[in-house]
Amino acid sequence: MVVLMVAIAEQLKQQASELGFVLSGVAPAAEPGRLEAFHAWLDAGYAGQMKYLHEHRQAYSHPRNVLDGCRSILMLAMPYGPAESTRRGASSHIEGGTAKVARYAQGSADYHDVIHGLLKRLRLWLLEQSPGAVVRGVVDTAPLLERELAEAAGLGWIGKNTLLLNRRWGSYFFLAALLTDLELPADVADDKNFCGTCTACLDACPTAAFPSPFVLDARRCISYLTIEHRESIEPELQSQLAGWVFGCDVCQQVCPWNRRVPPSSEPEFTPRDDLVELDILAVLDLSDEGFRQRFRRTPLWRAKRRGLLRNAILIAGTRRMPQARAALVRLCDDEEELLRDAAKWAVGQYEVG
Ligand code: B12
Ligand code: SF4
Ligand code: SF4
Repeated sequence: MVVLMVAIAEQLKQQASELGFVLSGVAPAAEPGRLEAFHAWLDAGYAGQMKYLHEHRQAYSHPRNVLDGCRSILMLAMPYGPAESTRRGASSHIEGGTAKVARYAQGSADYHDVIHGLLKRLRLWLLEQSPGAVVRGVVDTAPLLERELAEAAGLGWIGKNTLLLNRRWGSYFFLAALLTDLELPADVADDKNFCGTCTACLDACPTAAFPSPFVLDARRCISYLTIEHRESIEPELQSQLAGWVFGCDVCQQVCPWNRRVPPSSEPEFTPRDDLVELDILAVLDLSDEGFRQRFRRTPLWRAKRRGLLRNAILIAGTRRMPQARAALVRLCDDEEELLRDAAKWAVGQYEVG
């Protein structure tokens, strides 16, 4: 049986590699390491409005809460970089009429959809080899500490920017998990943390979102503010989006491990020309229908029209873009309170000395 499981695990990893997953490793299903750190993080309020993290607090304590009878988890990494567009470096500030989109969101499809499709194929393959097995593929949304599991499966280490890093692939990759009740042989975690004395990500973060290395206060993170935070952004942070209209890559752009990342082979993650940067005036003009047509099935859909417009309004106001002023004045009467509030703040910026 053990010999059979060794063979199945090897072939499963081979299948994953053929589907484009560049890293794979098996972690045993157990209570995650640093569960305490996760609880402390929640208790400190660092999750902001991401209520689902609090609601599933208990579920995170063991992967069998995601799959009944789970014994092993195949952790997988799918690259989406590198990004010519974001390679300019964090210091280059796009001024003028455009705003930046995080590299992971520049492709033509939402990564959840792409990766779910691939996980389904892996699941079917595993079921062919082992009929009767229980298998579930997840990406992002299940109560799993994916980076902890990936570290345990030997895919890399958790960096000071809290992302999972790998010496060859940097951090521009998505993580995914295939959970099963099969007892696959576990891989060995590489205990070494290759961040060393580097602090580039901590120093470069535009909003000082790291209270300490390895700890992120999501409430200050531009990625959180532009994507997950559904209400008005607090005054102190409104002018600190640093030109990011959706997500933020600064703590990855400055990371030395991202300097020579091989390209992703997944065509759906190739940057779509119109998603690398967004024209701010065009965003300010977007109707519900316009938003739907342009962003449906892309990751930007998650922010909804109101979120994307709020972000664009704040950037336009921070830059005091002369050509945006009329649109901002118009948005002061928008039917959405969120947009009215942001627009009033933005218009006020033109008056500030
Ligand atoms: C919620 C969430 C967010 C939140 C909070 C981020 C965060 N750091 O937790 C927000 C919206 C801010 C966010 C932003 C981003 N996210 Co996100 N996010 C998630 C999600 C859904 C859950 C993460 C979670 O559970 N956080 C809980 C807290 C406790 O985690 P933590 O702060 O990192 O703390 C842990 C470690 O730091 C560690 N730790 C604590 N102390 C110490 C000490 C030492 C010495 C060490 C080594 C470790 C350590 O223990 C803690 C518990 O695990 C995961 C998917 C998943 N299910 O895992 C994706 C995920 C982490 N996100 C991802 C991505 C791509 C991003 C962005 C890059 C997107 C972007 N460009 O805008 C940014 C990066 C921001 C950043 N620096 O983290 C990828 C990361 C891939 C990778 N290579 O690691 C994931 C895995 C999604 C996926 N399936 O691919 N995200
Ligand atoms: S994503 Fe941007 S704002 Fe968030 S921690 Fe990284 S550098 Fe800071
Ligand atoms: S920038 Fe430096 S400290 Fe931050 S994750 Fe990369 S290597 Fe680690």
